[in-house]
Amino acid sequence: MRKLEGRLVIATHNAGKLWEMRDLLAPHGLDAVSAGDLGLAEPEETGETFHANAELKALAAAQAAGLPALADDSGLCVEGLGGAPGIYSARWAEVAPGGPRDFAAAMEKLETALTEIGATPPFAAHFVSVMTLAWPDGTVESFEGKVFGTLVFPPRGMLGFGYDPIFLPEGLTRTFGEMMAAEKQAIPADGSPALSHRARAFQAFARAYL
Ligand code: ITT
Repeated sequence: MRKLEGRLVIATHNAGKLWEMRDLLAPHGLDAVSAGDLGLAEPEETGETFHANAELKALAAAQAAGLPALADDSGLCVEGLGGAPGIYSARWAEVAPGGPRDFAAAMEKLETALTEIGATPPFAAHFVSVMTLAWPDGTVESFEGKVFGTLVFPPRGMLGFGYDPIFLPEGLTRTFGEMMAAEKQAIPADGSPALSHRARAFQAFARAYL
């Protein structure tokens, strides 16, 4: 397998993800440049799975930039809601289709949806991240990470992004919104699994390419 060296595009337009992916890549000495810095267009997410959307975003960036590109497609899956919002996690937060996102409203909407079906705590949920590395020649490879936990209402903590304030990882007492990035994202030196879905996907990617 080709090892990754030199320039790499971080194929996301999400500031929270970009921050986390930069942090994860930082120790590896790559020249990471974001899709936004390169002025790359945001492709439409027409896939029906995390894998399909991660691949289309990575491929679009790799081909437009002529560089290897790493994309992430991720979301929050609530077991009591049949896995929703899942691949629609970002779209759930849109104030109008394609418009700005309001995650406080999206988290309230989740609470309402759970109340409407008569669900009672604990509300089981998991985060998924699929990271895809694409090369300009069209080769792609994907890596998946998940973290299981429960949802808490009202949201707790101002750290992180997106749905972090309602997600309580299994066995812990603080939500992702109450954790410093260094804790959510940490890559254990002994090779044991990281905490977050994105860090777990990254561990698999790093084992293959870094
Ligand atoms: P790109 O496609 O440009 O990467 P996006 O925000 O559109 O950005 P997704 O389609 O993958 O990305 O949407 C995933 C949504 O799931 C994202 O907007 C977050 O709200 C949420 N999400 C994913 N990972 C998360 C995390 O670690 N913490 C909180 N929310 C997360």
